[in-house]
Amino acid sequence: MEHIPTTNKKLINWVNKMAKLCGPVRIVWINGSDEQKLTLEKESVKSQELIRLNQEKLPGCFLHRTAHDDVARTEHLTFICTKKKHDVGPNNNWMSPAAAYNKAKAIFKGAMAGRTMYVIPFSMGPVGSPFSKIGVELTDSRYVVLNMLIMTRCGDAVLRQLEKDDDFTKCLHSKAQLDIKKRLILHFPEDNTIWSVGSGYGGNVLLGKKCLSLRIASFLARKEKWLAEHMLIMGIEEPNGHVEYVTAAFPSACGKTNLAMMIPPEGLKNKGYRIWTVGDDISWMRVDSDGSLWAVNPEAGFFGVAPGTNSKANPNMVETIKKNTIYTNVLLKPDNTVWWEGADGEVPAQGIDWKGNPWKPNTLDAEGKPIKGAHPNARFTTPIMNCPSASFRIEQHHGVPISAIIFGGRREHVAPLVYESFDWQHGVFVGATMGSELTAAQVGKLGTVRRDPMAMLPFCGYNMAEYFKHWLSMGKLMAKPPKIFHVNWFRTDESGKFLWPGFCENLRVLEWILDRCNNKVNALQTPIGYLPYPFNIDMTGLSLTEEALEKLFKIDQEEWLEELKGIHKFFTDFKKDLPKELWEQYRALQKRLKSYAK
Ligand code: GTP
Ligand code: SPV
Ligand code: MN
Repeated sequence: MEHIPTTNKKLINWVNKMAKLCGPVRIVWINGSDEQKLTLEKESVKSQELIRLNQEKLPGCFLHRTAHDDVARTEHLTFICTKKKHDVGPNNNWMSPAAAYNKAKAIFKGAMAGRTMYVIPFSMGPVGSPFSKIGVELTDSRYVVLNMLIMTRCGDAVLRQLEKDDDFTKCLHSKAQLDIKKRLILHFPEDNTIWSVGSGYGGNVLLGKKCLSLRIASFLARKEKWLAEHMLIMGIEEPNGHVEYVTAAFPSACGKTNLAMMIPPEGLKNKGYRIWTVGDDISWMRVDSDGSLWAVNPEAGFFGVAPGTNSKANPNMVETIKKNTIYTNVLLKPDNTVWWEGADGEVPAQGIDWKGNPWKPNTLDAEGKPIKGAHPNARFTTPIMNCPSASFRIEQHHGVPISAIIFGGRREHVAPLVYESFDWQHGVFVGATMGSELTAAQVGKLGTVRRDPMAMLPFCGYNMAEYFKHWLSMGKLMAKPPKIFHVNWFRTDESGKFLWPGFCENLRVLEWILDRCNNKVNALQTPIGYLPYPFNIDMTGLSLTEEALEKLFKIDQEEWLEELKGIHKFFTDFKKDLPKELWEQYRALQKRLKSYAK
């Protein structure tokens, strides 16, 4: 019998009950020590869950390959389970708690036979901060344990915290047979419980991330009057040394990680800007006694997209992932290092692809398409503290004050490079009507536009109409609400080429955003919001043509009226629940657009 390192009855009883259901041969409590981590790494290498990479070039790094049909979150197998169907709204899959527990129990039953069940006590947010929430994940996957050690604060310190406050989110995970037909990601907000079975992919199984910190947390946040959002948090240190913080919500694989840790571009370098990374995916925000909004990042690591990561696009990330990193579904090179499409250096002459097959560049599949070395949604898990731009405020219990909230999507057309909402209510409308083209992070046809309000469509744990009401009401709680903006780095020309260079050059847009927050520049009033006068965005060192600039900022009346149709359809699905303020915003925008002579 393993030593039980807690006296928390509720926790002990639950662990025993779940162990009875899943039938593991033994139970191991994760304490957060280096020694235990090393043992787990050794065991994982032995069981072939992990491949130890070249320890000279990549110290502490490992490679993992998932099942071929387990490479991204599976939104169609993700459910919110509440007593009333109406409570999850039209944008979530619903199951009744009774049906969901029964269905999942049949799969969990005996699923851990012959395996170890690990008990991972973890804290989302600094241990002991009033912002933080505690979870305990039970899992039969060492890969999950090792990833949770990177992504969250876990171990004995959390158990000590649980002795004081016995409330925690009960998270149960089993790989079971990794069978997509027996895969379920279930959330029970009314029971503060998450059950995930049949998957080994990040967002489905690192239950502190999307499941707890967004789906369950958004439900709690509404009750407790705060915000749990799919947002990066970054500090922009201005030339005078003052740091201003912003958050930004872009859908999955639309640029949060890249923006959160950019290095100022050559052209702006002599101005002396510096970027501080607080978080790249999730932001928990509360109104503080000063009447403004403060944000913490509940995570302790990055689960970033590998393809496209290189020293030009994201030098800080290239530095971050050189040690203590777990790579998933990338290409293995003959020297036991890794590669992916868009990595630094030469394309390797050979390697082992993400499926474990021998690979050579330009080999074609049955359909004549080149076989990729890394899966397009290949990722790495890496500690934030490895990042050269990591903010010293990450551990601060109150987080950072937020000056601006930025929404954005991946749009070839319609949305200009940047615009500012007229006020909080209009800003909520801008967020609520966000659209974006699908990426490899979602299962679905790449490139199709879908509405993805606040980048939360797959992550809001309750009826989105209520979520919009919550956002509207949060604006009223603040004496100094952040200003709300919308950006689009992805607008293209006729030949499909990006009009805007993006990546570090996005600082030019952030500079304008901060100038607006500090009332330093005027802006052009248009039907959709305030647009920059082009001379107010510093273009030093860029050589954009007049034509490209014009296209970047163009508001096409016809395209926008077409966009309104999509918004109308989206809003209509919420029936009477949609707050009237959003319909008012819709009608006002329609009116402004119709009388827009251009
Ligand atoms: P999740 O981790 O899925 O939530 O994604 P994310 O929002 O953090 O996206 P990430 O920063 O990893 O970027 C995803 C993809 O967008 C990568 O392929 C990047 O190369 C690309 N990307 C990021 N920023 C820009 C940009 O400014 N311009 C262009 N054109 N592409 C970008
Ligand atoms: C996303 O898809 O938004 C991610 C990756 O950040 S996952 O953790 O799988 O959700
Ligand atoms: Mn994300």
